[in-house]
Amino acid sequence: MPIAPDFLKSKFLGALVGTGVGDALGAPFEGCFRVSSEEIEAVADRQEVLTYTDDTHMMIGVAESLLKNHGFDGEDMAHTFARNFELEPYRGYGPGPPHIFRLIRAGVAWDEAGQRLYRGGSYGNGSAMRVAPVGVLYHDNPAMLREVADKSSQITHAHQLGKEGAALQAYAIALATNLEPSSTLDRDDFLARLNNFMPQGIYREKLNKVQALLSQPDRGKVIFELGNGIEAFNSVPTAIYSFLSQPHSFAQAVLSAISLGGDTDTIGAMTGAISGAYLGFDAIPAKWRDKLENRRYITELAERLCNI
Ligand code: R7I
Ligand code: MG
Ligand code: MG
Repeated sequence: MPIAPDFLKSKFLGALVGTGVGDALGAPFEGCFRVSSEEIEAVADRQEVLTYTDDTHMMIGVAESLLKNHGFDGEDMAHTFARNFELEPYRGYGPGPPHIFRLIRAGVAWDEAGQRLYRGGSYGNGSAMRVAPVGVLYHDNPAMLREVADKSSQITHAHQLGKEGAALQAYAIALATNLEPSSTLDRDDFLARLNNFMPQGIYREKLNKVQALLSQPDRGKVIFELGNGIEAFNSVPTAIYSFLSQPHSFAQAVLSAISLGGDTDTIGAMTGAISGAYLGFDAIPAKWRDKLENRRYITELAERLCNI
């Protein structure tokens, strides 16, 4: 059964605002060795504004460029990233992207600059963390989703594993968007679809581990086997696991993702995007979404994406 139009809009909002909330909740703990859910909530309660980082800042750039061009335009998206970075360079960007933005500004082509980093491109999680607008916009078109996830990654994360990470995260968001959360989530089917979408390799291996870990939850094993790092293959499967372990609670999914430590803002952002796409905007606790920095602008972007 297709998702009702109003609820579909709520899912678009959930994915984008979910990215921002997960990012902002996780940001104070980036690099920590595990944290408790109570501590994450307490820190958020003390903040007047939930401030986001590069994850959400770049997600906004993806949405802005997709909206402006009614789809993907590599040159425009690259310059949108560069312009946003120049306006707010303090957002905690990874080491690679600022270097690429300088190349772009110096006239290097959008699909060329990213290859000059780390010999053949980065496999950091920077292109997966920002991909929510691609996941919702192409939720009913997996071929376009893969193409746009791939090309949007190419700008800064040209390594095959960087691109696959972005495509996997986008497809998880798309699947979540297409599902009605009132019925029980078939986790095996969700994982099987993700598996079929991916080529042989590390992502498939990790998705198989997700399945085993869901039947016997163990935090230490999740960190050891899936990872909680800055590389796309050490964080996208972890976000998918975190969503699937608590599919009916945005708060529990995101808190448990951040509590794993490591790249907390990014794993929080990616878990929040999938959970928000599944459950919709209203499932994000009001005390968090109301305090999210720039929430009005982010919801406006989501609404406009839904209207394309
Ligand atoms: O991926 P990226 O934008 O960083 C995103 C992270 C998130 O946690 C954000 O919240 C922010 O804090 O930064 O930045 P990149 O520089 O592209 O990649 C991140 C890291 O991945 C690099 O600093 C490297 O440590 C690692 N990395 C690689 N290492 C070796 N060989 C990425 N690609 C390679 C590689 O090919
Ligand atoms: Mg960040
Ligand atoms: Mg991070």
